[in-house]
Amino acid sequence: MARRHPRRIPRGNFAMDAPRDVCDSKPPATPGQEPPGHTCMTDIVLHQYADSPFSEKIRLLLGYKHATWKRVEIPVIMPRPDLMPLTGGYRRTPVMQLGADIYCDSALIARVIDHILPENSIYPAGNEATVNAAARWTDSEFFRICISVAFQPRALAQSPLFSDPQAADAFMRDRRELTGGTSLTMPLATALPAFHGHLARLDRQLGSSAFLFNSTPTEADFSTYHCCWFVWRNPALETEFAPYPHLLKWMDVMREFGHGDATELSSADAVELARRVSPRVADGKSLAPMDGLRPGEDVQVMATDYGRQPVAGVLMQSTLEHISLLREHPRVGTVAVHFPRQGFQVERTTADAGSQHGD
Ligand SMILES: N[C@@H](CCC(=O)N[C@@H](CS)C(=O)NCC(=O)O)C(=O)O
Repeated sequence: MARRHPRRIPRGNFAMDAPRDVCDSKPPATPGQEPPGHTCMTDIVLHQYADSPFSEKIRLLLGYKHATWKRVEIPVIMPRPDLMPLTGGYRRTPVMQLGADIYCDSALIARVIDHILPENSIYPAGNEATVNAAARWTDSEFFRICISVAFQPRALAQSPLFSDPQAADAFMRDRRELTGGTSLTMPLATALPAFHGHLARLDRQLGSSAFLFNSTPTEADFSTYHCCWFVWRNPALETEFAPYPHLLKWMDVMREFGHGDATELSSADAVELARRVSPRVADGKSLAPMDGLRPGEDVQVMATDYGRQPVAGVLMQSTLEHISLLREHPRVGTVAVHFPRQGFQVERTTADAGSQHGD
């Protein structure tokens, strides 16, 4: 199979250290008077869909940060023919795009947004480890508890998706593919007590603290919110929250952050945006003593839990926090795809053996 990875890794700044206000397009004559459809290399583009809880986590964070951003509405199920050339096969939602830089997983997306818009950081000094641990547990275990509660029969009866047998069937088939045949959900009798146990703890804690870690929201608040939101928004399940007034008040405050200033972008325009610019390349630092890999090697990256479709490319940089690949696709040219270190594995492939998803 023909090689599709760039051979040389150019040198430059670390992708997350890119200038905050750079625009590769001609500046508008009057600032703020961009022509319609004007898209800047550093515009935040979020590939998401309305019902996606992890997308809600990021939309709300963009609201909290007063961000101006572009929303690409992607299909709820595969195929996503305009997204795969960008991610190289990563199929979970959401995905963030900054020009030709593609960020996978809400944990990394949240960090990059906080870096670009650092005011009111959601990673307060002094609580780094506990905020991260709380967010990771919430985005994994608590998320599974919440989707198990949200997908119970009396809730599905209210869902437009599940009232159409064909659409429901296609959705279930798609999600089986996502999880490799295993189920992300657990029996309701297991999930419901765990759900109420955590809601009761949250309610007690939020009775004496505006947010989970004192007076300002952290990533843990956004993770907790999107999980609760996914259950709460179903009219059949709203009453599950009735015993928790402090939690409900906190949800009101979080919801008030809104989604920022979002405008629609078509998936074709997002592809075009990536094609027009180069990724912000990173110094190829090596963590070889730990993961045995050096920049320039052919590797593949995949999630360790579900959505394990591998993404193949050339390792550009791996740090304790993230793994970055360079890859090429005829529709987008060279793109950098970034993953968080936690929850992902990276392994060497031979030059032509790596999976070439996204074609
Ligand atoms: N750890 C991932 C989890 C993302 C995730 O599970 N997203 C769901 C939607 S909320 C998903 O990918 N569903 C399947 C799909 O959209 O194809 C993250 O934080 O972004």
